Amino acid sequence: MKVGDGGVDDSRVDATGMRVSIVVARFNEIVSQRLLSGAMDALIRHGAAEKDISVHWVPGSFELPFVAQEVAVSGAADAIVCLGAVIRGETTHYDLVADGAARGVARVSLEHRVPCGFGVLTTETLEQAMERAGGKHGNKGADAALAAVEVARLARQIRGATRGAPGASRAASD
Ligand code: INI
Repeated sequence: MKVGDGGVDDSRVDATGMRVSIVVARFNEIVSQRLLSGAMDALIRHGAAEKDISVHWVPGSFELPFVAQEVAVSGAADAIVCLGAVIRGETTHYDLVADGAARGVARVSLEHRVPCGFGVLTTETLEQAMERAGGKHGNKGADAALAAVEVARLARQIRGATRGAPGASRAASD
């Protein structure tokens, strides 16, 4: 078992047969491109088929939740991975974008019951972002992808295990 800094337990992740949609923000593209590469590599290393991975580029991190929502509603993905880099500049725009992305992605995940990995970096500098996009602090795109797949697998187990259980049948007939 290998548990990385991000809490992802490599041995738990089996992406075989999983349909994964990656939504990635173009803003700070030099960083998000690396997050995307990390996510793709991790998914394929854990058994996902390239044909089952789709990639949707959006202008910035603020647009991630909307497109994640469209993917969730379409039913096309077992897991969604949101990637971006919000780097603090001179303005408060940073806080609005980071907050909007985080709350929006969490909301999509809960309302549509599709696990969404949150691989949006929020850093003070470009250098700090690069360190987390394949640098000395790992690749948070890979971590987000594996987290989403781990939770998607767990959700399948829970839904399978509770089907036919007393609470589940009552809920179904309510
Ligand atoms: N989008 C990012 O992904 N990262 C940033 O650092 C950023 N900053 O700093 O402004 C950013 N802004 C754009 C935003 O996500 C939207 O695309 C824009 O506001 C249009 O809706």
